[in-house]
Amino acid sequence: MTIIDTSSAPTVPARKVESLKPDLLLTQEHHMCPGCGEPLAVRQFLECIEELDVAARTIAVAGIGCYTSFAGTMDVDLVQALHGRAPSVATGVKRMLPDSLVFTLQGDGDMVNEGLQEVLHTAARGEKVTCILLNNGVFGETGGHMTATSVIGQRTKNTLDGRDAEYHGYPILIGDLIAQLQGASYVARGSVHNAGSVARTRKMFKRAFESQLRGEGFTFVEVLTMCPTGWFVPTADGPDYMQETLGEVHIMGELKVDGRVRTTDELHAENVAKQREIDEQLARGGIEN
Ligand SMILES: Cc1ncc(C[n+]2csc(CCOP(=O)(O)OP(=O)(O)O)c2C)c(N)n1
Ligand code: SF4
Ligand SMILES: [Mg+2]
Repeated sequence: MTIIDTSSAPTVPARKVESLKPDLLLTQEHHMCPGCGEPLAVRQFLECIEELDVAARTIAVAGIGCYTSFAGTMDVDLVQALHGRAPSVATGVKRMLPDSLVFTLQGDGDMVNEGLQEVLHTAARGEKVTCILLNNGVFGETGGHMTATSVIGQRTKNTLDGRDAEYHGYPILIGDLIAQLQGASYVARGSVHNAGSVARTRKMFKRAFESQLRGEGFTFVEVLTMCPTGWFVPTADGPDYMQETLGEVHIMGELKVDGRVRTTDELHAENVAKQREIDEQLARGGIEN
């Protein structure tokens, strides 16, 4: 556990953040909008793959959305799937190469709108793959339209007065739904709207990958990500807006661990405790690993 002392000048020379990028990230640059949450999530799981030393046997299966552009910048083998079909492609890859670490990279539009049945059946079958969902509550790439995960009242390109349950229906809480399926062994929902959440999300990726490598069943990590462009909010408002909209409905936390589904009340209580812990660490000088 490292606490960085900020009460005096550092004894080692400063390094640019970009020099700390994981080796599996081939470039320090990305094509995403300023304030996009997706690169933060991608970096976290790439660091976990490095830490687990499984890069040479990792195969990603990409869906179609803004995150598809990472196909060219992640140094792992990758298969491109059609819209929503990544879990089925991942099933085939894993069955042919059972020693591989196989994960999908999908968005809410791709996974929960266009390919909902694919991920549900894959989870129910207990396929030993990890599905990663970058959930920003909109079809970001196509201009910010409502998806099945947009929350009630959320303004999107085609719900200008906010999502109305009467007319548009209710959001699907996909992580909660998957946690109910017997084939799912580990299900978690993280976020990247502040440093503490990024650190928690990273642990979720690591636990999901470790569970897959132990052959325990289907694993799922959903990450709430900022999309200021698709939400039509100023870049700097993205993290707070995310917490106040998606974050209030899609509750962060480990939804299923060792086969046990955790209640929303449990997650709320844990979130309050974790936030207190993080605030105390920040007051002491920095977030501990
Ligand atoms: C068959 C088909 N339908 C729709 C589209 C347009 N399209 C491209 S990406 C995308 C979805 C992106 O949404 P999401 O998966 O949430 O990813 P995000 O861009 O928000 O990260 C859509 C609808 C398409 N290319 N082909
Ligand atoms: S549209 Fe949204 S998800 Fe896509 S790159 Fe921009 S901020 Fe990110
Ligand atoms: Mg999306």
